Order: sequence, then structure tokens, then C-alpha cells
Amino acid sequence: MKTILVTGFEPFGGDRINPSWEAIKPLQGCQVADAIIEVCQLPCIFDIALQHLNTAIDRTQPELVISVGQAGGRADISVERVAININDASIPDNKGNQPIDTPVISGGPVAYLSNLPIKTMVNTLRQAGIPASVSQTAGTFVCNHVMYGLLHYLTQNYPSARGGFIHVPYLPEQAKILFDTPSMTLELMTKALKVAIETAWENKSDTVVTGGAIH
Ligand code: PCA
Repeated sequence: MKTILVTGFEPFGGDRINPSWEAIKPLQGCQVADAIIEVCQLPCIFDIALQHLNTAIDRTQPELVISVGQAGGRADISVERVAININDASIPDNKGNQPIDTPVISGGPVAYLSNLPIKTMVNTLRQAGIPASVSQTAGTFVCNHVMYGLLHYLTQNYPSARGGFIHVPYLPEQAKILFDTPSMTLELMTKALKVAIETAWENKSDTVVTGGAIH
């Protein structure tokens, strides 16, 4: 059996829950064609998150890695296009680190592009009735850091493996105390991530070449 590694994050920024972890937990052991999903929770801590991620990659030897994080305030499933070589934290991570304008990997390339079929994934999600879009920025906090570190590690050590990142909105229980803030139910998020993972597994490259309309 081949392996698909899916990571989510522990809660951060004072939250008691992180939907990225809650939504992927039920996918542990699920079969996708000839592959099995392995899930792993990452600490929301610069550098330490990458140590955990790299250890999980070495342990599971995945052909596909999808990391998932919370993007509070976003309204849909956002499939990230790019990770940049910048840490620029507006809040401290879970160890109190708050790097400003430092590189994720010193001497690394300016950016890595996702090597997932991002537009096909968005298209398939929309066809399944799930709000989704391509995002052009994963931010500059721990999620961008993990996406960049993931793509760097795969490029260096597992060049045939593919990787990328998906952001999910708040859960209703988080958004209910915030004014005018979108959310998505856990059930829909888990379904969305299953669809996204299956689509990424089945499509080695983007078959949807629509520009603009999928943003
Ligand atoms: N979201 C944060 C880090 C962990 C998470 O779930 C981010 O978007 O950077």
C-alpha cells in the first residue's frame, strides 16, 4: 500500500480547537484507491513543526503530502498555490516565538509552488457543492512556514513525492462569538478534504486550465 500523509495543526492564538486537526482526524486509515491516509498533528511552533513534519515523512514514506491549517476569516476551502521564504508573524506561536522577516530556510529559493493539481481540486470541490478557491497566499505565519518547509524537504529528499497546502475556515463554534465571520461545519470540512485528497491522488497534474474564474 502507498501512503498519503495529511497533517493538521494544534490550536493556536488562544483558541481551544483547530479545525484543521478536527477535520482530518476521521480520515486516519481511510483508503484512497491504492493508498492509505496517515494523519499527523503538528505543533504550531516555528521550526519545531518542520521537525515533526520531516520525521512523519521519513516514517511514512508518503507519495503525497497535504498539510492543512486554519485560516480564520476565510469563507471557503482554499487550496494554496505558493509558499514564500519568509516568516513574518503578527502573533506569537505556541512557544512565544514571533519571527519578523526571517527566512524559512536560509539560502532557499524565494518561493515554492504547490505541486498539487490546485485548479482541478477547486473544480472538483465546487462540483461536489463545496465552496472552494485557489488562494495566492498562505500568509507568513506557521502555515506558510510548513508549506515552504514541506516543499523544500520533498524537493531535497523525495523528489518524486508531491505536496501542497489547504486552508480551512473557522468552525461555527469558533465563529459564533465573532461578528460577521464565516464558518464551515466539521462534517463539510472533512468531506471537502476527502474530496481534495482523492482528486490530488488521481490527478498528477492540472487538467483544468481555466484562468481567472477559479481564483
Ligand atoms: N493556521 C495558522 C498556523 C496554524 C494554523 O492552523 C496559519 O495560517 O499560519
